[in-house]
Amino acid sequence: MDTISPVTQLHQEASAPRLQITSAKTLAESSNLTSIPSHYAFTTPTSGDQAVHADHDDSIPVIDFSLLSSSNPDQRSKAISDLAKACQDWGVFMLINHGVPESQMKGTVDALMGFFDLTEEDKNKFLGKHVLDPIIYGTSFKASVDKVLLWRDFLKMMVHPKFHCPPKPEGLSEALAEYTGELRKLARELLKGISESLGLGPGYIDEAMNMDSSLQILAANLYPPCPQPELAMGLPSHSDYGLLTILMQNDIGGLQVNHGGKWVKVDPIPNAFVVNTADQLEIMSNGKYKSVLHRAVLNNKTTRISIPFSVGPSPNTVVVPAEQLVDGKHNQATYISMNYKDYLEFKQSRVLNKGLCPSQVKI
Ligand SMILES: O=C(O)CCC(=O)C(=O)O
Repeated sequence: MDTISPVTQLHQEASAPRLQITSAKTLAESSNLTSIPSHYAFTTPTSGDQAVHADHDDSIPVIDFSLLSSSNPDQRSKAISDLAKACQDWGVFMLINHGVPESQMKGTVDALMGFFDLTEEDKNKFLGKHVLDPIIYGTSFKASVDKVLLWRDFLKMMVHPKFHCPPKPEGLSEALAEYTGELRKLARELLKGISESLGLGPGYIDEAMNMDSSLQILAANLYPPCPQPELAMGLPSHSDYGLLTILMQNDIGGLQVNHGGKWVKVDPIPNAFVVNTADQLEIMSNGKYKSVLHRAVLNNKTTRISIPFSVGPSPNTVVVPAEQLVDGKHNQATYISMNYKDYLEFKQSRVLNKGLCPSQVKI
């Protein structure tokens, strides 16, 4: 059997024998693995079998970014109304013609794959403890306390207002600096469109959320092939903490979104991003745009990587429902205000699939 190097210790009684937790990648690569260790098995099937493909008449919206940034007012206003519908009805859309070069997207995927190929010793230098640590490597969600482990390794970096990145592998830092620079511009344009789609004027979100010092976190989730994907989980149902998440993935499906109470598979479109609305947008829109629940399921054949880029307000912004969306009668403010940094800490302190949702900060 392969030597398995420890990532961290599983939470357990002091008297119990110490059980080492390995990275999902190391575990998946260990020889003769035909079933998952019991601490990865959920008691009810996790698989996407209950999930459906979006049907033709009601499929995940596609937004053409080139129309959103068009100088033709008719095209732009159609794109804004499509955006409003996508955010309101689904909370998720595929973004095409976004202008981020394909070579840059591929370079980013390859560079992040390269990080997971480093030795455990190199990766373990970034074992993080706190949600606001600038670089965190880990497995599962919070492996030291998770009752059932997730079949997922991850790397998370704060990339704005200050850029952080592990020094290895060579080229990672340059690839991510370029890629996140592109996504920052894209996110700002998208937020202009979303702001307009809420009837707030293009600059409202940018100003109210202090986007010059927006907190932006780039993550990479690695889901190696799993011998029993129907019993284990990549990431259970959750919502994201920021305003928007822009996700890139290799061409292996696994992401599902909750739509009308059903799980819908998000089939990858080559070179498109998946964009989803997140908690702070739900709060500032006073619930008009809901933060969508989503999850990641596994397969037994191919490694999947997903690279979400979370765009939030600046850490000290107190997020409140926009005044224009609130009146004293029919549209009262339904969320309490909270500074974004406190929200992040509070959300992270909870179990992932029972994590804080904006509905829990409702008045
Ligand atoms: O892997 C995916 O597609 C989903 C990732 C995700 O939801 C997350 O990182 O919060």
